[in-house]
Amino acid sequence: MGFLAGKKGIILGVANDKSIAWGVARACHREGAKLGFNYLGESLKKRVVPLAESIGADFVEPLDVGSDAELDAFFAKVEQRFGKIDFLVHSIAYANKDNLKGRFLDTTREDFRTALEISAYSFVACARRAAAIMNPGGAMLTMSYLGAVRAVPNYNVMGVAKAALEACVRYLAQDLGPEGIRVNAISAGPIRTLAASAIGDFRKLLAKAARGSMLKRNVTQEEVGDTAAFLVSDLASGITGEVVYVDAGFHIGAGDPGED
Ligand code: NAD
Ligand code: 0WE
Repeated sequence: MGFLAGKKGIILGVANDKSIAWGVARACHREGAKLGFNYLGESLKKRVVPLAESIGADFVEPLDVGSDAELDAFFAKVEQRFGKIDFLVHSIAYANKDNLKGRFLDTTREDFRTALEISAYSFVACARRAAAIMNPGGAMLTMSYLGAVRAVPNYNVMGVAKAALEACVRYLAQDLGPEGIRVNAISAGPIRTLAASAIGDFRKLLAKAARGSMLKRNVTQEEVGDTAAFLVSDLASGITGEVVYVDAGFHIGAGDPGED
């Protein structure tokens, strides 16, 4: 019996088989959880439905987290299908593509709003609706990146959004702790995904991350997935409000001193 046997969870943010959310889904499925998914837009539906089917999941519903109406409709369907749930995984981020290069200084009001709304506020919006149908002992999890706490070249407004997201984790943990619900984040090292492939010179960034890490390599979707499955399980019952680094030890280092 897996350590998530009998648990029901919703995983938001699968785009394709390279998504971190899909690594999380495979690990949670392996440990015995029953899962439901969202997709963003009809073009991703045809990617997500077969993936879900491959692990015996038939709850796949549309959700753009930028819309309160879609959030209400999605979580109403979750309750209809699952009744109470045990965990929520949020693996969603978005900023205007042009914000991930050039100067942070040039970020417009509109671009700042978009990045923080989709990448940080959306976790709060999902958490409130999920908490209303969550069993005591439940857990929520989101995905962050080192750019939340360090100035990473080109990460720019996404770093500000991740800083806000990590603060959201702490305040949600405070609010939901009395209900027995835990809230955590994973800060993952760079992984080649759809979101990452849109970024110029991601190969160089991956190589740099490997060189500066303690394990001298990059991390995988599988490794993030395994840590995620642990954090949403009862094995992590004493952990809340935390940011767990799954980065092969990169963040404790000083980088490669000979670099650049
Ligand atoms: P991905 O492209 O596979 O996933 C991003 C997801 O966000 C997609 O499924 C996309 O549909 C969804 N999304 C964007 N806007 C949305 C909206 N308005 N409504 C609903 N869904 C929306 O890429 P990924 O790398 O797996 O990203 C998942 C998470 O992991 C993100 O929060 C990202 O910041 C974080 N992360 C990624 C890396 C990396 O290097 N890939 C490292 C650390 C953290
Ligand atoms: O969080 C991210 C990337 C999130 C992301 C990616 C895109 C590309 C497509 C958000 N919005 C968009 N918008 C798009 O139009 N990561 C942690 C991966 C990442 O992105 C970087 C990184 C790393 C790591 C950008 C610059 C520097 C490092």
